[in-house]
Amino acid sequence: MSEQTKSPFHINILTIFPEFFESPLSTGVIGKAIEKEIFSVECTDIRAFATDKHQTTDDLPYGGGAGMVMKPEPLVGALESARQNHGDLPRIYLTPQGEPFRQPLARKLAEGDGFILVCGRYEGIDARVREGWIDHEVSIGDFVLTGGEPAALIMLDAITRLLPGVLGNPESIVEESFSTDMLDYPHYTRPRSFRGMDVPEVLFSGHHAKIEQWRREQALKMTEQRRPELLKKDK
Ligand code: 6GU
Repeated sequence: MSEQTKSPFHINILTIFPEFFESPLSTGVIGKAIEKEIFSVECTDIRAFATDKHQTTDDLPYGGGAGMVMKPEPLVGALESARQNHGDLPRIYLTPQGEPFRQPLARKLAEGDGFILVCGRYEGIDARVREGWIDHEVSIGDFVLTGGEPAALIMLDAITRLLPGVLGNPESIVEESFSTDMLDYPHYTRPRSFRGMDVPEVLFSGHHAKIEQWRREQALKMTEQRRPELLKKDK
C-alpha cells in the first residue's frame, strides 16, 4: 500500500502581474522547497478573467478622486475559479487597511492547508469584493506600496519557512519565538581578526552557558536601545 501523506500546502496568488513572482519562487530556500513539493504555488492572472474585449481590470472611482479602482468582475471570476480548484482555503486581501502581519499570524497560517492571496493595484479593489469574497485583510506594515505583490511575497516567505522540511535546521524555528520578543544577538564568523576588529573573546571560551548568557545580554541591550516597546508585556 502506498504511504498516505498530508495533502500539500497550497498558495494561490491572484495578480495582474504573475511574472513578478517568477524569480523569487525559483530562488533559494523557497525555490528548493517548491522543487521538493513541500508546498505548491500557483499565480493566477486576474486579467484572464476580464469580461470585456480589452481585458480591462480597473476603472474610475465612483464619486471621483485620484487613481483607479480594480473592477469586481475579473477579481470575482478569479476568486470563484480559485474556490473551485482549491476548496475553502482562506481568501486574504493584501492592503494597508488590513490586520498587521506578525509572527503569530504567520504561525497560524502555516498550520492550515494554504491560502489564497489577492494582490490589489491602483487605489485598491471595489469594496463589494472585500465584503462578499474576502475572509481576511492583511497589511505588512505602515507604509505605502504600489501594489500587493511585494507584500504577497513577504507573507509567502515568512509562512512557508515554518512548514516542516523547508528549513534545513529546525532549531532556527525554535529560536524564533525568542527572536520576535527580542532582537537577535550579534553573529561572527572567521577570520578572528578582521581589519583590526576582533571577535568577542567569550565566543572562544568553549563555555556554552557563558556564551548563552553573553548572547542574552547582547540581545537585551540591542532591544532596549532599538525596540524598547518589544520588552513591554502587552505590545
Ligand atoms: Cl499588504 N498591500 C499594499 N498594497 N500596500 C501595503 C501593504 C499591503 N502593506 C503595507 N502597504
